[in-house]
Amino acid sequence: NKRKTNKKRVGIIGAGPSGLAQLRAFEAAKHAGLEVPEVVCFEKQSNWGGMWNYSWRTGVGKYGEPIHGSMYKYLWSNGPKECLEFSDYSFDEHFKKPISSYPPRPVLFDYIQGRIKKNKIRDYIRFDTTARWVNYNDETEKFEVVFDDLKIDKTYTEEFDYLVVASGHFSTPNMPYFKGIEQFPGQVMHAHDFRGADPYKDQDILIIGSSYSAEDIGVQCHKHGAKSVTLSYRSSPIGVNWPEGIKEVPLLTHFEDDIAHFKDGTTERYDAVIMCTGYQHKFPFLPDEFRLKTKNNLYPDHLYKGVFYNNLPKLIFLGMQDQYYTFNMFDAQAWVARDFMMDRMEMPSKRERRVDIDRWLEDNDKLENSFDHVDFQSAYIKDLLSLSDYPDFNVDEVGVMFKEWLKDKDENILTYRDKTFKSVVTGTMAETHHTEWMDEMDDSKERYLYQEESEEALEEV
Ligand code: FAD
Ligand code: NA7
Repeated sequence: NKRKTNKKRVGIIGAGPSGLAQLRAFEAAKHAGLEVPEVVCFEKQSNWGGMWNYSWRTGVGKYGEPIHGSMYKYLWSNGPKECLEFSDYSFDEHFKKPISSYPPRPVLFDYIQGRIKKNKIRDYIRFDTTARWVNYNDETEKFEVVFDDLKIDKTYTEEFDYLVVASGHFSTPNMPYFKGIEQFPGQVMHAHDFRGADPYKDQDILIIGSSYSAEDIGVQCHKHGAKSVTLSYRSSPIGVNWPEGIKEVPLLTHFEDDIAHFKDGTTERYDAVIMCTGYQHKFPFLPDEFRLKTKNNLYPDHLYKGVFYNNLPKLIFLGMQDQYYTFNMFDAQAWVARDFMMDRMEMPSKRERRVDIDRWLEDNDKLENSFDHVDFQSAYIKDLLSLSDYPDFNVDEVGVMFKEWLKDKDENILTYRDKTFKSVVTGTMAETHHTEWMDEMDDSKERYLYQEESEEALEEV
């Protein structure tokens, strides 16, 4: 079949926000009347949305695959939604009315789905399909990818000219060892397996780590009735104004039964330990020479423009950075990647790419605080936007919002989600949610949209 072999093929691994951004980018080109390659996306879960597709399961799924999800009940956006808004699909377009700045997970999941449902993007995705292994054939210059169709337990291989890895990097736990932990009588788990704060009611909880997961799981446990929450940091404390019931201490050194010993010589008894110690970039389907080997940081090495694998730019990674920007960054990346795959972008030489990467790495090394991090990622987003026709948005303004958000959290970690921001896409000011976050125990979409709908109904009467 000559026609078929002439058309380039793109394989996408993962249908989370990054993989879906790639599908949407091709769809936008198709709408503009351009001829697009044949695109197939492979997703090991039964539905799209990646992390936002909540699973009650932990460990392995019904087909024995490691569970991808790390999200939990009562998870509310940890940053203002105005900082992640798709610039080609606004919150107004989706919800038809202003909503608050910090929606719960099901509401953001609904928003992610909204833009792709419109375009029948589901047809491009093979669900319940795991990418098992990738081989790059130097002669044919194609990727040969082995998949498992989990539903019918069948293995098969397909070839692609380009491979987009959008498999996420907040799924495989980084689990440190502490002396004596094997004798700890209570529960010891990683944040990846945390599914909600309810089991920790009236308990004394020890959390290891000082980043997003430690902060949010700590606050959730406090909100849902833990007796006390202790956060133990390695490098530096989160350092916000903690309410009574939450405190930060230096790193745990070891356990003696249920007693934890800390670096400053203090000791305390705990009922449970939650390791909020981050995740590994893990690509079990990639051979050694193609695996992205990096810590969680704002500019992983070896990726030109943060996406193209420098040794083989036809291998593309989306969303591998540590993230201030999320959905809009994945979009900006996916649009650039699409243009390269459609021969609409000139790829500089390997040496020139290396120089560009090094420049970013040097800048990254100079960053000192969270505000610098925001500025750095904003500069990266601007660079991406200059390379494609993804609808421009006011990145500087989003940077200002991120800094406001950081200040809000410093001031009061329990109330920052009650604040509101203005959209840079539509100019709409967010609504104040009908219930203060600390009093809102229900994270369902129905409850979230309830009052606004009933008010509207009353107005109509
Ligand atoms: P993912 O969402 O992780 O999706 C990757 C997809 O690839 C998954 O569907 C997975 O099943 C699939 N996959 C993996 N391996 C394979 C394989 N071998 N074969 C086939 N499919 C595969 N971001 C925010 O903006 N706001 C928040 O409030 C927020 N909270 C978060 C809370 C937690 C607990 C975590 C872990 C992350 C949070 N994030 C948040 C960041 C979140 O990771 C991003 O918003 C987003 O989900 C990243 O999208 P992604 O597509 O790159 O990766
Ligand atoms: P992060 O942001 O990668 O943070 C990992 C944290 O774990 C960080 O504070 C680390 O401390 C700490 N860590 C790592 N290893 C250890 C050991 N061995 N001992 C003690 N502490 C350790 O991961 P998160 O899960 O918080 O966030 C990931 C995403 O989930 C994020 O995008 C959110 O939106 C939700 P360090 O500062 O390196 O000393």
